[in-house]
Amino acid sequence: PESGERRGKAERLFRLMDGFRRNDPVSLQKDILDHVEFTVARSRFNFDDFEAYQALSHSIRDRLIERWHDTQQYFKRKDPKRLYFLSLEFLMGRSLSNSVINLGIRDNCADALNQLGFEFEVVAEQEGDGALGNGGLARLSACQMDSLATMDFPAWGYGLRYQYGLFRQVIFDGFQYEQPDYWLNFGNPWEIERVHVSYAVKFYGNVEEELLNGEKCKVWVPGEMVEAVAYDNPIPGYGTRNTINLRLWAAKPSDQHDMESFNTGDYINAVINRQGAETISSVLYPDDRSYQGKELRLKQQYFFVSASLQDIIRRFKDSHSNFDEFPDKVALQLNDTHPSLAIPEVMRILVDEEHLEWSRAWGIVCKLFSLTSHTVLPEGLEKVPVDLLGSLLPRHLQIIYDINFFFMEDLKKHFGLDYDRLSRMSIVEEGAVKSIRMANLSIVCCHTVNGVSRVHLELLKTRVFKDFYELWPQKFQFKTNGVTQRRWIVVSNPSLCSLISKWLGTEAWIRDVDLLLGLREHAANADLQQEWNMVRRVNKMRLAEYIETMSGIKVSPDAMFDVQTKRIHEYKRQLLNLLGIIHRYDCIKNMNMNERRKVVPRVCIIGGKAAPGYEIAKKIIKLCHAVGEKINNDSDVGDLLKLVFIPDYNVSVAELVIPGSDLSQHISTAGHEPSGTGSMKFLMNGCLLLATADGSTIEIIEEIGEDNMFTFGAKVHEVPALREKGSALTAPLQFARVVRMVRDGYFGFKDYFKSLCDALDGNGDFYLLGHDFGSYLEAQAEADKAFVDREKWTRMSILSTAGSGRFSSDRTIGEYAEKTWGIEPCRCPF
Ligand code: T68
Repeated sequence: PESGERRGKAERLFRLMDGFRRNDPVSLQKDILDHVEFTVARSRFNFDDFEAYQALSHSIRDRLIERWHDTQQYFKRKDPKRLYFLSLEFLMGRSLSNSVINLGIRDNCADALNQLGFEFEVVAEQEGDGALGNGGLARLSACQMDSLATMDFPAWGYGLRYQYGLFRQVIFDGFQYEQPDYWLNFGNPWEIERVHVSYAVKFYGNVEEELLNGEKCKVWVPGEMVEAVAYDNPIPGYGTRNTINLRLWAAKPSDQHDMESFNTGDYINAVINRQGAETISSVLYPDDRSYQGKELRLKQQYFFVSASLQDIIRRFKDSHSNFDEFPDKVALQLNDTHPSLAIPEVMRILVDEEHLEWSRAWGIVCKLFSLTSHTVLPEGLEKVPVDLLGSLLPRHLQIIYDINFFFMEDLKKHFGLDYDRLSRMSIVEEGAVKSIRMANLSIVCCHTVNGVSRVHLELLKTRVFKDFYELWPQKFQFKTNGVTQRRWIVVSNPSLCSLISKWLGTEAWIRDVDLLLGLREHAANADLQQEWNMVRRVNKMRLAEYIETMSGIKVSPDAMFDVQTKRIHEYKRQLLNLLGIIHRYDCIKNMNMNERRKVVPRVCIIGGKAAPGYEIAKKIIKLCHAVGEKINNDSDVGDLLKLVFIPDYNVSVAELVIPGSDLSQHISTAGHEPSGTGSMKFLMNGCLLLATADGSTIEIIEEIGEDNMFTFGAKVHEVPALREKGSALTAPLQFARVVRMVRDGYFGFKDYFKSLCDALDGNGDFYLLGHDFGSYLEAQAEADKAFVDREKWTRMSILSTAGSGRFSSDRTIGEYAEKTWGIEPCRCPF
């Protein structure tokens, strides 16, 4: 029988048997026990928590696969314009809780496990984090995938399946050490290996010319081929059957180009050399700030771009034959410039393989791509040395030169022979190391360049991409970042979730987040306030317990939990926080008993990873431990002040820390944080913010009002002039005093901390810690004052959650869909 006929038969039979997976507790139980016996290969009468996790996950995976198939078939039939989200990083965290909640079967799963003698929370804790990314950019991708699925958009994500995710941070003697995160060791039930979905990716070699129908065309003869194999990760939407795909590529040796090495007779070495291919997807680069022009990094970028585009174009060609329709069916989103080789790659395919004329191909390419920038610093912009690019991807270098040639010609027409401008805007940077500027390449080709907050766009327009803005003002837009309330309230704070639903009288806010505004009218209600505080107290106790197990430090849940968790960076100013803590300690030490009675007890919590090569960031971690050592062991201070460093901060640790925080700090030097998404997660959980007016905080202030948070510090527009002043800037006396304490070795390690202190002296204080110190202390004092007024604090807390809806990734994705991608929902019937 032909395949259509076969499919019809199978479907009729299956419907007759009613074989779809059922979600009642008994059916779930049966599936779990089957998976224990047949997938995990343990006895169904004898298995532990981890095996229960594996079996439950496989049962959920089965359900995800059913929905995935239905969704993909539906998309295929409807053939809507699709979005492909290209990102080198996705920080997914754990999948079990998120999946069962989005499928709407969490309680049934908990019941099923319960009757088998297991507890859902304990089982869910068995899962390791999927940490295929560094920080904000990568977690944003994960939040956006959740929104794309929930809002029924026909979208797929593409990325790399690193064997080693972000390193594990281990603290020994107060110093950070990095350990490999071999996350696939215990298997990964959330991915589906597609051995038949694989593509050859070419590298190196040279470009030859051939005659085709009397026309000259270029042919790239590669020197190396590597196979890209697809691993699909289903992403279920909440309250919908739609389940979209995150397709990650793994590198495997290719069979296509191996004949020669095997024919030389050195069989053993030929086999061993094949393994080299796998290094391409072996490890995530742990640096989230600078680009080092490393060959492996460039290989990773091209590998994932090439495989993704082959896949996308194959799918397009399945039902279309004319490439002029390509931009009507496909939108390609570049998550920062990391995937920007996609631009010359599409040109190469259209011109060299599909034999379109250059100008027609260029017209198509210019309608396909949009870029989101996640940086403000010029040194954050990717530059690839021409020698490196030319050796790895010789044809792409030619294409980039051609794109640049036409661009320069256009510029000359537009601006005349303004050579300074031409050299600033050129895709090719001349200099000691001739390089390709990936941002310039992207802006030239993308129809839209997005910033991640309003002020970030302003900085892109006036500083980073000023010349381009003058040329193409219409290309520049912003979409303020957002985070998903499914992960950051429903999954991580179930009791707050129920409380919100109770007071709003509906769970609809989980899909329609603007409804959270409805909490505003109850913010002063004494009953809500009491319940709110109870929920928050239990979360604090859970966090206190975690802190004690991790560090042995006992903290009181009566104290204010004051938290700063994020990647360690000079611009994020964890050092400012530490100097503030030293000041607080110093003050307490100098108080008499009477004064001490008025002190608001604090537990200061800091967490985050430093890039392995970032010396200053590592010193900040050590300083945190040195100060903590002193304070925590000072019985004279006792519970009035504690300082805790939470090691190995990642998504699942965040899920525990954020709901248990009272105050959270987002204190970057103004103009340095493009957006900042951590603050949004704390806000959703009713934690008050202590923040500078930077990135999206500016918009948070507008939304919840300055009265409901604690703000301080120089403003974005003031920073350049303050820096000009240099050593003429005055810092308060307290600042000099606390810096001196560190310098003089009050916390030990005098020599080691010297460079940290030197960097704070007048002229060198680039991040303006001294300038902002006074207003920082005032904001902290305000927070203390508010904390003792329980009614006021709780009201502010409720208003924070109420105003957090605007910072949902649902809003962000809705804006992208309408204004940038031109896609519409495509909802698969249940
Ligand atoms: C972050 N960027 C921004 N970069 O710093 C943050 N970079 O303000 C913003 O909220 C977030 O993006 C989302 O827009 C990053 O996280 C990286 O991680 C990174 C990784 C590799 C290379 C460069």
